[in-house]
Amino acid sequence: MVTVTVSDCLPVTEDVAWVPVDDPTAAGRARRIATALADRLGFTEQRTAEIGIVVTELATNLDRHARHGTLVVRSVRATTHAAVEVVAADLGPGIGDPAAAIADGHSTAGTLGVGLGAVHRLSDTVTVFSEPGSGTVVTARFQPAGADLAGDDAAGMTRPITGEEVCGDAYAVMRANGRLRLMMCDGSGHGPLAASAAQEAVRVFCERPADEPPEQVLAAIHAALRSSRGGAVAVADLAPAEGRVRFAGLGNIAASVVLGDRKQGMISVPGIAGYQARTIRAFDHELPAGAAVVLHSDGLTEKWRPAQWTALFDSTPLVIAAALVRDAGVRNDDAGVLVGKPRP
Ligand SMILES: [Mn+2]
Repeated sequence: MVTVTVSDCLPVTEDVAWVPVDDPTAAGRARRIATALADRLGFTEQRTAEIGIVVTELATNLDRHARHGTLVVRSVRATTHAAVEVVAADLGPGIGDPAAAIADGHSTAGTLGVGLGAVHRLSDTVTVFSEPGSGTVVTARFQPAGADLAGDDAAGMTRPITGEEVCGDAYAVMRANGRLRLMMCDGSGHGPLAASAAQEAVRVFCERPADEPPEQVLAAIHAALRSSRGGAVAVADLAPAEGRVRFAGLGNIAASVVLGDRKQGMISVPGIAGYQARTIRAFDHELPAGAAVVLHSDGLTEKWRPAQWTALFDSTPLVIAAALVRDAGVRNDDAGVLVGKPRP
């Protein structure tokens, strides 16, 4: 078994499908999307079928026991391997005892917990986050054969504006020298041209040297986006050993450091990458042990507070990202969020 880090630097996810679960036929639709993806990524026939079972269980649970359920099926790519990731999110009623639901799937008969036993058995990693009243997020990952995709210190999610297939928000993660570097871009407008501007930002970010200061990375992205639609861009360089994060933003990407109920904003300068930038500057902020750094586009409201959940920020970056899109996302814009949470 080799451990493959997700990733030295690559766009972390692709092939993202959002499936609203609003009737019993959604389970079949979600299963077909997931098995086609697993097949394309080279999973064995048996593993592909198991992924199909998990997705069917999750979707059936959402349909029967939850409100406003959504499934996200996507790939997570490292240099040589790709995993399948499934995220189920809903708005309630929540599971009383998530740990028991995972363990046997039966002690919660008649609730969303039914079937989580199978999800647990067949997935390589499962995380359940549930709070009465605010709903449930379940994430499951299926590793590629013979490899273990590490890298659960950062995760993001993007959701296209209602009616679009592609998302104009994109992000990337870079890991080097004990540091974690995050980039989020909201391409101006939405649709394919916004997406290509954001993908250009990802490409440039990934080509820059790992030790280059974030303000220089941002300046390079600004220069490269001149021939595109442009967008808002932010780069955060997390140095957990030094307890510091250096942040450079241009335009409207919201950024914060979250620890417990505290949310400390990080400031971007006004402008549009590719078009207007008077001065590109970076600022240093404290990064206490256990803190998370959150970057998001204006497809999420900035009004969310960590205290609106009981213990969301104790969970994994992917669960945090999924809950933020669910609870702070707006429907009339692309939504993109990236969460970095260095392991202590
Ligand atoms: Mn936007």
